[in-house]
Amino acid sequence: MNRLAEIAVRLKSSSNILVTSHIMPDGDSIGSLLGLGLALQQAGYAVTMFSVDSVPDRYSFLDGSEKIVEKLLPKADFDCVVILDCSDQDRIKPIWEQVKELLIINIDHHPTNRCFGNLNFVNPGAAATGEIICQLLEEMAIPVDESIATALYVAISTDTGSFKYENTTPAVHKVAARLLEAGVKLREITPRVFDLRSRTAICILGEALSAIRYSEDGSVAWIALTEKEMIFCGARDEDLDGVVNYAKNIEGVEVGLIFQEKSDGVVKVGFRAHSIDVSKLAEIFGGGGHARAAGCFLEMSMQEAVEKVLNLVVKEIENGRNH
Ligand SMILES: [Mn+2]
Repeated sequence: MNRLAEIAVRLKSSSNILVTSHIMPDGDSIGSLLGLGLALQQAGYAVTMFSVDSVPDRYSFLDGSEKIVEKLLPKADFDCVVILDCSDQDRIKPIWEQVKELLIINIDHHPTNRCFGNLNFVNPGAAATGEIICQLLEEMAIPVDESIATALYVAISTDTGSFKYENTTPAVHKVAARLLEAGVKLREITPRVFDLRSRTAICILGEALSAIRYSEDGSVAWIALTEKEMIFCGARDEDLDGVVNYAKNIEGVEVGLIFQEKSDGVVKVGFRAHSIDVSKLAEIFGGGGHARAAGCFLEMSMQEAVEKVLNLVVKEIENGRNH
């Protein structure tokens, strides 16, 4: 029996299931949580859907999102917990102590997953945890209705950057096709999930675009945002999501950087690269991440932070050229 079939069998014999996903939830975590949670509920299982942090506004149109319990985990006699899209326990840190004695079913697609569950299904070849949930529902012979399909489509389309990233396999497109057949309406998803911007996000984007500067050779573009600009726009950290890509995607630019001044004398740095490994660079400053997308925090002035990071990045790009 394969691992997913084992998980299906275990879920079928459960009477009270807790389903949860990571802190600061994204489209894949909310979509997978709803996709699995609603499907199990419709199949007659007692299920509690839980998220440590609130469901972001852009996903609150999804059917069932109002059923997701937030922040405080209810006391109940759960006999297992399904943890979605989490590479390690820290991703659900606020509730870990409360759930660690339960039977833990860990379903994920991050290659760095620590297999912290009693039952683990980790497939780094899956573009999204939502893709694995589709497989699991098939394994359990639970039908996928429009609400479930919409949640899972959001999971997959967000984690593939609207089917643009390299993780977009033929298999993902086949799964997406089945979800569309189940009734997904793109006119409901696209404007809310992909196109909608808050006024504060547009304001801070304007500030960010006019703050773009370039290294002498043009290989690095960076944006430095002060606290004053954030306050002026009334912007929150989430309003900066994706802003660094504007720097990265400029012609001739290899690395895009964003520096955000925090109130406590700390500068938050985001790195995005086309081909060099910026996680190594972020690590030098005590941060980390993926090869092409990484970050760190620096305890110094904005000017110092920009100088230090920029020097290092320019050198790394030069090294890359000389090899
Ligand atoms: Mn994911």
